[in-house]
Amino acid sequence: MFPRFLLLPLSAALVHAQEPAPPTPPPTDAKDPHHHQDAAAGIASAGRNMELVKGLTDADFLRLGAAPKTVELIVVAVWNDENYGMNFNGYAKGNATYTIPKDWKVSVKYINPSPIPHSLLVVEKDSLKKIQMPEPYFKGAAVPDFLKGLAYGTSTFTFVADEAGDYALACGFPAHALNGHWIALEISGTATAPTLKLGTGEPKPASPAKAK
Ligand SMILES: [Cu+2]
Repeated sequence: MFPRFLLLPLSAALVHAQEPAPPTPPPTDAKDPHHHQDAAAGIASAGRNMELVKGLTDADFLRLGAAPKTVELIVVAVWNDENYGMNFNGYAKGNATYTIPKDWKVSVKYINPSPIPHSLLVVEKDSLKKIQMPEPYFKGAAVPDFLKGLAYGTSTFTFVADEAGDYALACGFPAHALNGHWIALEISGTATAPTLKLGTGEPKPASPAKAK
């Protein structure tokens, strides 16, 4: 004879297991004041290590080198929130232009104070429509590992601008240039001195070489 009463507790347990879980309570931080701040303010540039850009101003972006026909650029990714942080020295989509006389030697210091990886290289403007940047147009005109990018860091490179034309200083992180992370670089066969044009401002001459 089968002891039917033994089945009863088991059945009760199964029924219990099939009951739906209680609903998840709503988040308790719905009234957190941080949730009501302007989403556009300070988000892209959040988390930057400001030590990496300490003391820098517009005057540092373009400076004559110590030797003749040499120039020093400082190009900072995520200078501010412009273009969701995908800017150089605060400008994106070609809205700043470095003009360098042909055959000058260009030393570039790239700085990225942000936790988001970016990079820098010189490309032809046609390349800006591509998701993946090609090798730099001028020999040596890129930071190392420009497809991977570099966060919280500094890198330098030097190249000779030996061909006149319209180029770009672009971020090599995939799809960033496509999304506007580039500024213009004109190598000029007629200019006699380097200039930098920021936004709609007038082109400004390079700062004097640093005293030794
Ligand atoms: Cu980028």
